[in-house]
Amino acid sequence: MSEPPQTDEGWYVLHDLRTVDWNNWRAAPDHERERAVREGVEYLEAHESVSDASEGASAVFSMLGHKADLMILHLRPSLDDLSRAERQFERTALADFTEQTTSYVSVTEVSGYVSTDYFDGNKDEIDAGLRRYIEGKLEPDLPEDEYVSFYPMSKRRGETHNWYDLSFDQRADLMAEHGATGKQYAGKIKQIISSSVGFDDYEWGVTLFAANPTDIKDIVYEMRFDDVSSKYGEFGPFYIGRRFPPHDLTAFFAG
Ligand code: 76R
Repeated sequence: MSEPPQTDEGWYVLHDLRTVDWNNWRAAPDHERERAVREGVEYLEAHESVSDASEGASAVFSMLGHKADLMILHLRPSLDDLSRAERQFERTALADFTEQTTSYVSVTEVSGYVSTDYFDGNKDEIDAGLRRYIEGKLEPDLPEDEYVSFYPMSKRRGETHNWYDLSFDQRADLMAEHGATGKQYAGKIKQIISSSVGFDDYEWGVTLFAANPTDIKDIVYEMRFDDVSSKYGEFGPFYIGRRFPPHDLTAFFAG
């Protein structure tokens, strides 16, 4: 058996993806639609300011294509906080006009590939820059007014290419190449990598943020040529959208 990397976990993550029943919406009387938007805005504002837990972050996105119209993203310190955030939405009048077509549950993660010092040494003595970097991965800020791409992925366990048969050093070398490609996108891409092993159908959720959507296409495309993705990456469905402030829910439903 080759050695698994050490990991540390931070906030739990829910990607809550919903379609809007536009026929129902159009058929509903004005006062019901107004109430739905009002309760939706209240819910989103309260959750973005994390009034339901000691810490965390939430955001809402307008999504493109048939797979989802809205994505509500929650990060919370515990799975129970996350569950509460999900259920509270169901109590709003807005929920009646939506259907949760899919969702994804994961937890933010840093692993031994990021830094062996962090895991091997005394965590209180690590470099302040590295500590901030790791804390930013475990408890990330969500960028405002940016495009988002979300997709789940796994590492392959094929007959020829099996990630889980590689030694730690082989995997660390491949991850270093991956990290070097990623660093070229500093300032353009912000990513949240969250583990869904034991929680959901793939092994990680990948959430990318960018001011320019072609930077998302470019990083995903370029990474496909790194061995870690070309030989060992397996991908689920992709979702693309843009964050908006809760009060713009009115505009979202108006047109
Ligand atoms: O911080 C570091 O330098 C650590 C290097 C690093 C790790 C360990 C890193 C860097 N990532 C790591 C882990 Mn990543 N990442 C992805 C995707 O579409 C694809 O092909 C892959 C999707 C993107 C776009 C991306 C971006 N990364 C991981 C893991 C866990 C693997 C495991 O544990 O086996 C996955 C699944 C994954 C996937 N990665 C970076 C980036 C970027 C932009 C960086 C640069 C580092 C930074 O600036 O934060």
